[in-house]
Amino acid sequence: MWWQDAVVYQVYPRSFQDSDGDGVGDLRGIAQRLDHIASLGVDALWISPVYPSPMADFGYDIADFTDVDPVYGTLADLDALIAAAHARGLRLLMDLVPCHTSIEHPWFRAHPERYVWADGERPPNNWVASFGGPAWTRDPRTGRWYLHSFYPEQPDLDWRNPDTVRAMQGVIRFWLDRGVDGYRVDAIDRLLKDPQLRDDPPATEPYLLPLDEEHGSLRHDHSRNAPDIGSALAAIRAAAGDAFLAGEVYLPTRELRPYLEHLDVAFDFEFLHAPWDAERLRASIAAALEVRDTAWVLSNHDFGRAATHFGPERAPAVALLLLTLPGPAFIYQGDEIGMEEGPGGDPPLDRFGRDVTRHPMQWEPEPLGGFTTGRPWLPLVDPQRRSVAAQEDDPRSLLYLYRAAIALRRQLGDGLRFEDATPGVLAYRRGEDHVVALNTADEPRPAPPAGELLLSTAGASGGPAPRELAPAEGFVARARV
Ligand code: TEU
Repeated sequence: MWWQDAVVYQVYPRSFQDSDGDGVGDLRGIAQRLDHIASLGVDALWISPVYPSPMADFGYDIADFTDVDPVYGTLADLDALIAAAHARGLRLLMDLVPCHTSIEHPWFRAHPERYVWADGERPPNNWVASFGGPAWTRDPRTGRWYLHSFYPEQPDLDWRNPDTVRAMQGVIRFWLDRGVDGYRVDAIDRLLKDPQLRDDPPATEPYLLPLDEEHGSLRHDHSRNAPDIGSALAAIRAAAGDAFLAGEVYLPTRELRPYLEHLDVAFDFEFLHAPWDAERLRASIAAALEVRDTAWVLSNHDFGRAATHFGPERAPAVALLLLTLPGPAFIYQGDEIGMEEGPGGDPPLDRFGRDVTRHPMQWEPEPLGGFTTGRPWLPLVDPQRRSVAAQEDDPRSLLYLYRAAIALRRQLGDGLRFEDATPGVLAYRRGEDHVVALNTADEPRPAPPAGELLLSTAGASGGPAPRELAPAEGFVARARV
């Protein structure tokens, strides 16, 4: 399967490249920058939603599943992008958002039965939305309550209604027929809830993954991840055939198994949230490898930037880690040049505080970063300090390291075996021939024994691997024979 050790590059279209000066990135802009994506050596790109949307959740509130929002371009632009990606040997993944629509989707009025409703004077239960507040809102026109796992502008579809399932299967086929190679599937643990709408019990211990405080006050036994989730996933798989399906399932790693019976991979969010600590990273990697078919991701448009989460000085080591694990790895646009989180919009645009991780891509060392000629929808962070152009030909740059690590990744052997190492050092073998070592401690630590140095965060290669690792130093070397 092409995706088994693939590297997938996430494009957040609003913030990638603007081609028409309106300050918002678009499909033609992505096409103009495909050479950059291809130059990384990745296998595929995933584009976050570009469908018509009122943008209450910047495209994750979809008003028409089978068209393109004019701010991003046209269906013809998308066809051209698919063809241009394929011409460079890149696969293209769309974002499938099956859990909800925009409240402005015509189905909400024309097919209300495709959504989850309740009657009565009060909401039927205590469920809380992911971004805070009750998960039920009263529809002023009918007086009935509709369910929304996310913003009130995103009513949940009822996947227990076969008509909803058929309609969404049509959506899945629509884009596959146009040539896309698969989907990243959004918020998939929300597809099925308790049919009796029972209350969620109070949380008695902290959840294994970070949650909004109000959302985290409950245990989501009934509002998500229903025991029969497999039936909805099977319907998605039936429509998708053998196209690649990467699930966004915000559950602890060990709970991903039922999802992986139908999806190819699921993101491992325990890894994304792991601290920079060799023992914790090791435990989270081990847990994922035991489940199998998880995908590695450390940054995205929701949870912030790796360089901010781990610290900018660790960005090279973080890249080495992400790109030397077995199984698919996802890179968020801008991480390859070490982009950090920014101040967000003023006033904020996303109500849940996610502007900080969505600032425009920095192509050129000039004030607008080569992103737009107009007024950017979110300000640029620091293009004069950090840009693709400035790093392009610098062998000591992070961009260079990304390219080298992706190229080297192709030679790494199967599987992963942890090596004994000093506390604070994460070390593993890929196949028989390669050793990866990273120092997560704040002091120098002895490196595990290794042969020839192949790639290092310190910029060197060739010669023997170092015997000591500085803080945040990492390398890939031949295993000593
Ligand atoms: O994110 C889903 C999401 O926000 C969950 O991972 C959430 O953090 C978890 O359920 C906590 O309970 C996706 C998109 O990536 C995000 O941008 C959208 O806002 C969201 O779905 C709604 O479509």
